[in-house]
Amino acid sequence: MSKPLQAFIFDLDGVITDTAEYHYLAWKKLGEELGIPFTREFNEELKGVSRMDSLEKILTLGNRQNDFSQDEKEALATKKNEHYVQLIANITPKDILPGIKELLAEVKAAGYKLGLASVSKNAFAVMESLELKSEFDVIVDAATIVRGKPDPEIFLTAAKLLNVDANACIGIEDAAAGVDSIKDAGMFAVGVGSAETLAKADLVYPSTDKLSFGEIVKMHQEK
Ligand code: B16
Ligand code: MG
Repeated sequence: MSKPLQAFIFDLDGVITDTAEYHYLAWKKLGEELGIPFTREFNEELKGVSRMDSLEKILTLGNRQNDFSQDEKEALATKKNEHYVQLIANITPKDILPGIKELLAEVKAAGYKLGLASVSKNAFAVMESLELKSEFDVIVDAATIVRGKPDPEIFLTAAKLLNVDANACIGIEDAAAGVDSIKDAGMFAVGVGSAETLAKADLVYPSTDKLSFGEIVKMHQEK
C-alpha cells in the first residue's frame, strides 16, 4: 500500500505546456543543419533528456559522435538552445495545456503539495512566462541536480524539498525517460501520451485534458 498521498510533482515540457514540440523543432533544425534528419519517433528518445545527452543521441544517430571536440559540441548545443529560446519567446499563460489549470487548482484545494521536476535550463523562464512560478511549493531544475532523467534524482530531490516520502507522491510525465525516473524514485507514475511509449507508467492518459484528479488519487490509494 502507498502512504497517504501528500504531493503531486509535475514535469514541465510536454505536461504543463507544449514546449516539447518546440524542443523537437529546435533539434530538428540543428539536425538538418548537420545533415542528420530524424523522425518524431526518434524524438521520443530525446524527450525529458538533458541538452547535452540529447545532442549525443542525435550525433550517434548520424554516426558523427566522434566528429566534434567538446567545445564544438557545446557550440552545437548552444545553437539548438538559441533556436529554442526564439520559439519560446512569446509564451503566455494561454499556452498552458488544456486541463492543467483545473488539475493544479484541484491539487491545491485538496491540500496536497505541488512540485515541478524539469531538467530544462529554461524551466524558470518558461514558468515565469506562464505565470505559474508562485503556484508551486518547489521547483527543481537542471541547476539543482547532477543526474538528469531517467535517473530518479530529480523526483527524489523534489520529494525531499517538499519534505514528503516518495511513495506519498504522484509524478506526471510525457516522456519515457521521465516515467523511468518517477518509478525508480518509488513514486506512482501518471503518463500523458502514448500508452505504448509510456508502458511503465501506472496510469496513462492520451492528453492533458483527459487527466482526472479523482481517478489519479483513487488509483494511487489502491496501489
Ligand atoms: P534545455 P522536462 C526537458 O524538460 C525536455 O523534455 C528535453 O527535451 C530537453 O532537452 C531538456 O528539458 C533540457 O532542456 O535545453 O532547455 O535545458 O521535460 O524535464 O521539463
Ligand atoms: Mg517532458
